[in-house]
Amino acid sequence: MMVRNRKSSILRDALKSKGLVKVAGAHDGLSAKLAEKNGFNAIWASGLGISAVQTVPDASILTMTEFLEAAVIMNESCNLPVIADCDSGYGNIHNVTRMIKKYEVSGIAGVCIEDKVYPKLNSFDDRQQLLVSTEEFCEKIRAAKMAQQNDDFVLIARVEALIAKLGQQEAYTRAKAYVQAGADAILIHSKERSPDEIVEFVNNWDVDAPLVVVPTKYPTLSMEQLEELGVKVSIYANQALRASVKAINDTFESIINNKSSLQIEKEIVSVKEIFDIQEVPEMKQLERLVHKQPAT
Ligand code: SPV
Ligand code: MG
Repeated sequence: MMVRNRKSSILRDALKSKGLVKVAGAHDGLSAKLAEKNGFNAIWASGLGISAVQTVPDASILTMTEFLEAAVIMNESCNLPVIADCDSGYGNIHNVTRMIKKYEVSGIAGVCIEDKVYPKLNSFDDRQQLLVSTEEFCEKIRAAKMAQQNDDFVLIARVEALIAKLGQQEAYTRAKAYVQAGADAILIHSKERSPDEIVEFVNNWDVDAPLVVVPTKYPTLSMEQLEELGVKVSIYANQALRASVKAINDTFESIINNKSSLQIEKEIVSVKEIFDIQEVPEMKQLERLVHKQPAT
């Protein structure tokens, strides 16, 4: 029997829809909920972000269970579908199989796996980026597609050939092979400051599968330009994380320097706004409704 998952269906419909799908990188329930409030279409449960909030490197240090737990908290905190960044799949085809089963049954809408070796390094790390062979990664994709129960569950295959400086041809060949192996979409990553590399890849892409990009290092490429190019999904992977570090530093610095929180008070949200995010008004409403009922 096919198990349906509402959020997978929403994500799949978004991939088929017209226009750019805007995805916000989140690292906890709060950032996921704020992404929804600000009009994003989906959440990227960022491996960098989930690692950063535990102050460990994004280098397969946390376990699958820890990444999954963080993604589930994001999923429960908002109504948006969650795309979980699952790095290189936490091991071999058997680890990928269990991973897909666990994420799917937990209500995650889709996952992304990348063609780097396990343990991986964050793509912006300047150490050598090592990829598995195209065939080895295709096996992971096939294992993932065989493991999913719900047809709508989305598998994004991430090509790191440009990150590893292997060139356009290698990136294209890998991406095409990954689609043939069953990937539902291709994430093509780049860390060039110029968008030229991504634009070239997107312009050469003649395979019938949606493209996903992460314009962290090339923020000059606007949503309109990405849409015009034919990119389907744009992930703003770590802006919320970086913004929160700045906001927390500014706040703590102000309190220490001014020997009170008076100066920073006008820069920060009210406690009421925090209560609203926590749905305290809904909690009170429930109490009113429940208290109406006569005791039996
Ligand atoms: C993440 O957010 O963890 C990503 C994107 O995978 S990147 O940090 O650009 O590799
Ligand atoms: Mg990542």
